Amino acid sequence: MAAPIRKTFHRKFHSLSNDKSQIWQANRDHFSKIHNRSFQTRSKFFPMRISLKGGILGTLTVAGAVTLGNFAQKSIRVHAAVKERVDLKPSREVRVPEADYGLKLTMYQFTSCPFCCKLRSVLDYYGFSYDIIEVNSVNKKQIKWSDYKKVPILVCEDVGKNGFLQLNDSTVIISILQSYLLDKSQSLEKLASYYPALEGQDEKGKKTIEYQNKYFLMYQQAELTDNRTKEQYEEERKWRRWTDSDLVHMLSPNVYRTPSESLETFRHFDKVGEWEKNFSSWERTVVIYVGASVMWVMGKIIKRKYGLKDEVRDSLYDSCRLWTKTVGKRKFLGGDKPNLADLSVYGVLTSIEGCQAFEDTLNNTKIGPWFYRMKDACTNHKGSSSSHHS
Ligand SMILES: N[C@@H](CCC(=O)N[C@@H](CS)C(=O)NCC(=O)O)C(=O)O
Repeated sequence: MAAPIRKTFHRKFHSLSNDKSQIWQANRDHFSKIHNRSFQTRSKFFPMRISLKGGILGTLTVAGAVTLGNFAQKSIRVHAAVKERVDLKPSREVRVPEADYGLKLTMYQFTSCPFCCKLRSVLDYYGFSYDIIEVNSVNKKQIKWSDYKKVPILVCEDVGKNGFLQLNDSTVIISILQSYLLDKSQSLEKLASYYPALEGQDEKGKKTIEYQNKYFLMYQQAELTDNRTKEQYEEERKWRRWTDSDLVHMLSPNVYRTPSESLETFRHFDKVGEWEKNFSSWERTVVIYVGASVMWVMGKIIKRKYGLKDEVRDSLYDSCRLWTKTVGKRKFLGGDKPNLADLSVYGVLTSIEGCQAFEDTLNNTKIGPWFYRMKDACTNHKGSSSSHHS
């Protein structure tokens, strides 16, 4: 029988959220499984010493061969995966020549996934250049090389031992990029190690992955390069969290509200995701019709799970009104410049831009002016290094 054991790793890092001198101990919970098999050292036929020596030698030889075999197999798999990955042709190349961060980034996405939209709003605001690979949401063949099967995935080419660094989870990726921008002396690889993945199970026994510290920004030795207060960082974290735990759940029940609204939404995604260009015509048809039916059902499940009002539009309006009220008289939640909470809320909402639900939201709430200020900031890369100095 396999028995889980629990190891704890301690890692030191500084967090922007607290006193600068405070050192945090990040406990990295790592679960691994060991086989609870006992080895026999005493033999019936040989004296114990010989048996033990032979046993050890034999075990070492077998273990060595197995390890070598596993290593060879793994490296063949890694190389095949790398080749498969680099052979994919980008669906779109975003280039911002005036802001060169010296990073070669590839984003794997579904165009209209709210988490992908959230990450794109950060990439665009800061003016990162990146390639986009559109993933087929039904067969996900473009991320076959990855063990992590959700999008977005951001790959930094030419970094790390496999020749690329894979970053998972929109919130983690955003925290890593922001921490990097605050102090570029920190490598992305090092920063990624501050957000360990914790595997667990939900109430139905389904495997879940959570990332420790995901709303926290990290720096090592450098002083902060911006002068925000502790309260401002806290506010930013609170609303980033709210985006993931509340706002995002308003979307599916609204855009997939009825079978016809669901189909209309998928037809819209087909257009904005340029599926005609990226997928074969049968793949496209399957994604549209299967997707629209599945998501209509999912919308109902999400509505119940998160306790949305019977008229789901009202719940969406409530969230947008709450956000507008929180921003208040400020231009952005971050003040004169958007912070990560502004970028998260904006990004998530862009995923339904063009859908009837968004049109209705603009007509029934006062979120419009803030939303279009955000659009201007992101499409014009106002957070790029070139804009900072101008
Ligand atoms: N916490 C993740 C959530 C990502 C996520 O759930 N993405 C969805 C698309 S909207 C996905 O990839 N679903 C595919 C699946 O779960 O197999 C993040 O913020 O990136």
